[in-house]
Amino acid sequence: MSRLVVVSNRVADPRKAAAGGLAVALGDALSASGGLWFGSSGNVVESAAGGTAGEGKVHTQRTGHVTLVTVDLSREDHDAYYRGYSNGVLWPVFHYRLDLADFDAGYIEGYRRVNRMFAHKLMPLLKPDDVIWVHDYHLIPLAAELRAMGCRQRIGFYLHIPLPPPLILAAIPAHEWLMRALFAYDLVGLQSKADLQHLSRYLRDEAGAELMSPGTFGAFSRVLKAGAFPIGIDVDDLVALTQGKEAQDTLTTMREQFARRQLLVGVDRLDYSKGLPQRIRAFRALLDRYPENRNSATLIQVAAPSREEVDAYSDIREELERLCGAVNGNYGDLDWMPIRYIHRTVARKRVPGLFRASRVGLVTPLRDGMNLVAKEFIAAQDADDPGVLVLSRFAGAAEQLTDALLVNPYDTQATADAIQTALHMPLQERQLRHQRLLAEVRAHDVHWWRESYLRSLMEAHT
Ligand code: ADQ
Repeated sequence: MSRLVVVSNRVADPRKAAAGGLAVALGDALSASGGLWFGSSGNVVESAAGGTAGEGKVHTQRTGHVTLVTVDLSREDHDAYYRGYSNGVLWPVFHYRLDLADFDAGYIEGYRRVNRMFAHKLMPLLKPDDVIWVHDYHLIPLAAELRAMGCRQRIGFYLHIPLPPPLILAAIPAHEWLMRALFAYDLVGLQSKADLQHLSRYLRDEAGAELMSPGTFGAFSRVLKAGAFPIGIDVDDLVALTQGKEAQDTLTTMREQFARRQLLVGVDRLDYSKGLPQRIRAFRALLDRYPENRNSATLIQVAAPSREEVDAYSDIREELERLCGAVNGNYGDLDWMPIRYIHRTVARKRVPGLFRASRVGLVTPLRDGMNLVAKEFIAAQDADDPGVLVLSRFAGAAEQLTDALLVNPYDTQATADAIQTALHMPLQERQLRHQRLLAEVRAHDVHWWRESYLRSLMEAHT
């Protein structure tokens, strides 16, 4: 069995409870092969008087059968690679937000520099038959850097965020370089069929690639395979968490506090891609258009702080606070607040209790690679009396979760209508939809995702 080497921007200890689904899923595979997980440490080292002291320091830690190797970044590298190019250019563009991308700041040099530095640190740790799996937009050029140093092992890439249509990608000043770098991989995995179509069109129209067979492209004297591998959740783990003490306590508290209300829930990172202001406007439209919900429907919106050092994130926070305040001021009463807005991360063990207490789950991003909250909401429901998922058609998850109520989050009135339908959906229809959705979430869980991706990577090597 080949050793698995995972590379991602951040590394988590898979044995820690707070690590989350992806870390646990990758942890299983890493553990089984005595694997290595490589990434940045999260430590930012301030350089002394313009020097680069401390930059690139490597930390190695053993956890069970897995080795975690992390690298420190200098302040300059962190700002250019992480905050600048990854989250100030690639994240907005890949989420179709050209208006928010900062192309002129020259971050690209730092992005290249850190990818090259990672390749230098990783290369001596590799064994001849390792299988390397690189994750996400921070590390697109990593394989090209490794290949330039003579690396011949299988290398796969998985993009967790959407891949936009060719003309949007083409707005990135260095898009030819960035996309050409994908050809250093043996397999590129995407979240959805729509993303795969965008990649195919880009490669055909912009890179002049030859379509050798569906999902196989030839260009730059290399062959690249690409496929859609929608990521899933660990359903059994989520179900166990739902039955755990913390989730049950949360469920009981919610039921007591909101006994006469109908709960709606949103759980997101506070990110402009998640459509939070649009969601609040749709909820306001619901109260406006369907007054029977006043004094009853209550939205609990948890928005975890995220990337606060990037300007666009403080803007979205202010907008959201203003909107929630206005709705509560206009519609609230002495004994009823329409929106409970919480700017915090809720403990992972509590979240399923919140989902189960809610009649409606609102997952309405403007664009999202997949969106795991949608799948977690389904897995946390009581099959006898399940809540209803209102899901944006622009989340990758919408390709699979067709039994949710699919909405266009830009259409405030139509989203309000869908929320009204969800709140008043008869039990039998709720049960039927939930049954189908859960079957889909189970069939394509995180273990399926990992296994199908790694199987394709083993077959793809050319
Ligand atoms: P994210 O954009 O972070 O991930 P998502 O898929 O929704 O989005 O996953 C978030 C995870 O964090 C979920 O497990 C959720 O429960 C948890 N979470 C979010 N907000 C929270 C809060 N306030 N409190 C507690 N927990 C919270 C990126 C892509 C997605 C893709 C994933 C995985 O943007 O499209 O689905 O990677 O590939």
